[in-house]
Amino acid sequence: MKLVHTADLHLGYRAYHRTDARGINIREADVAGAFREVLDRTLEIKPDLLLVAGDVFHTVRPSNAAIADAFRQFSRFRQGSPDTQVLIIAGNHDSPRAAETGNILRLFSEIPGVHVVHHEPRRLTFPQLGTSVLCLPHNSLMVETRHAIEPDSEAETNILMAHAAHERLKLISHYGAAVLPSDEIKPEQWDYIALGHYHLYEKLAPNMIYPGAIERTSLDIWSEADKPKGFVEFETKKGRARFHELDTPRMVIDLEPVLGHELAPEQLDGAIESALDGVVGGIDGKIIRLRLFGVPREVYRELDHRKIRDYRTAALHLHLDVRPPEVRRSESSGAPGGRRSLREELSAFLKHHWKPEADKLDREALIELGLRYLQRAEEAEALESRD
Ligand SMILES: [Mn+2]
Repeated sequence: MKLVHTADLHLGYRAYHRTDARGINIREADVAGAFREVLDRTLEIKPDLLLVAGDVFHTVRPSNAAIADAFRQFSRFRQGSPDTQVLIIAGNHDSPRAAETGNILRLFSEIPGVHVVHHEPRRLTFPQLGTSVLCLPHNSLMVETRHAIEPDSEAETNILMAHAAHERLKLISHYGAAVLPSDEIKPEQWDYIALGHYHLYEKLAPNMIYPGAIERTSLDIWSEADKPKGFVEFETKKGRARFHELDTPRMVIDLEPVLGHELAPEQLDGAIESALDGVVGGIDGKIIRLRLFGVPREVYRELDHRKIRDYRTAALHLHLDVRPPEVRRSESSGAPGGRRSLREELSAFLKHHWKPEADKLDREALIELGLRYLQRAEEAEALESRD
């Protein structure tokens, strides 16, 4: 039995307010293109099963265009490969909190050969393949008392598909995902375990895999910058997995930070220029971050902003992450001579005052994450005021 496993499609994801000639957000078009590539390549493989392990859509209420496109793609796939059964579960991004809201994924079960499990745990059996697939969508794992995660003794081949964060992943935050404790899932009991949620390719065991997202759609895309995007092909008889890397994902480049301490504006201009001009193949159409550390506001103001604007126009997105020099002062001093910045306020709150509900928490990592969000909000604000 041969299967293809993909996850975290995040169809309908949008970013950066740039549109293509048809008026579609460029990143949304990128994600749709990556999905087409997954299906085109799966059509060549002609597996018995295509497993989609959650987060088909980026949001609970995707746009009509995103829904229509996904419907067309799944229909096209089924017509091209009528012997492949398609199994879809819901993830945290496409599961409404209230069951009565209804899940848009149900629509896809209108397509013959497409099976959707969006709320309760469900075991799907395919007698002609001798295969049972236990499907655990996000909502089924967010309950107090969980359904036992056990294989079907009647089936020749047992597959488990779940959208959750496996305990062994070292994540800063699970962003509201269910967490699967290691002892609940025993890879030796299953022929294959198809996981979704984590956006990087990760082989937790030879038969327990996160294929990763098909495009860079995480909150922190920089952590995905140099990691491949793709899907997994698995043969249950041989127990062999193969990662297929996609060609389409857009280039995301996180450049080495520039240390701006003690640099005059012209020197900093030079450093920015050599960093951006040094990008192999140029920056056109790419998503780029350049961090500038230790740059006071007055120096930043003096930079060649016309030149920076030209770089911004060439790239799909240029994130100049400018950080002022760190000010060292005691936390309790009440900061005489000036109010604390928002960054300092946030760090101090997370460090000293916030009481987390989870006992296992990496506070430094949380502060780093908080500051990153703040930076992103500031960046978004700067972009808004620019246009
Ligand atoms: Mn996801």
